[in-house]
Amino acid sequence: MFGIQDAIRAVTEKYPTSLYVSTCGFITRDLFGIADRPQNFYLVGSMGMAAPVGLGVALARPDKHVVVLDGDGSFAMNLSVLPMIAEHAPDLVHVVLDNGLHESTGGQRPVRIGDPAALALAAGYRAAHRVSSADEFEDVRTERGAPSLVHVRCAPRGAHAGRRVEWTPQQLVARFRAEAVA
Ligand SMILES: Cc1ncc(C[n+]2csc(CCOP(=O)(O)OP(=O)(O)O)c2C)c(N)n1
Repeated sequence: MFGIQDAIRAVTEKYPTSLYVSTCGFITRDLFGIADRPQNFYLVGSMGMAAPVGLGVALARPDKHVVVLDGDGSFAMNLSVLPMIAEHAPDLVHVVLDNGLHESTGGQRPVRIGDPAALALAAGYRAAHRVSSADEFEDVRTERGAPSLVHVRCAPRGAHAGRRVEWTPQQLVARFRAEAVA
């Protein structure tokens, strides 16, 4: 199965110039370790908020492409954002990294959302994909100018989390605003 850090690396390679918003915990730490850049906005504590923040960024900068990196637990926490994203139709890809765990906090079982792609389509996303390997992910072609979701079924990391984000929240806001949203 796709390793979660390999999946994050593959996302950053597929969308190298996009603005990123990542959910809190290990996903943010992994993105920071793999490809830290001012165009990344890391949520360091706000579970469930990556997609709404990503929508706000996309509305502020409709000329840019936005990638939201969500976890399955974080996605399940805030499903009400899906129709809101669909209604605004931003140029955004919503990636749900599904390792079946709250891995960042010790591996608790999250509320299971069996088919995030079906949920996204029902909410009005233009497209949705489900992948569980690097090859399948490589074949995904997301449309520009409309929201789409990619449900990535991944293996847990095991013991290896990336290092913590070294920027303070204030620094994160300042550099993201200056480099990406100004
Ligand atoms: C509202 C809220 N509840 C709980 C937490 C604690 N917390 C941080 S990350 C996390 C797990 C996130 O799980 P998931 O999105 O599936 O990602 P994973 O850790 O598996 O990569 C939890 C419970 C939090 N930060 N905010």
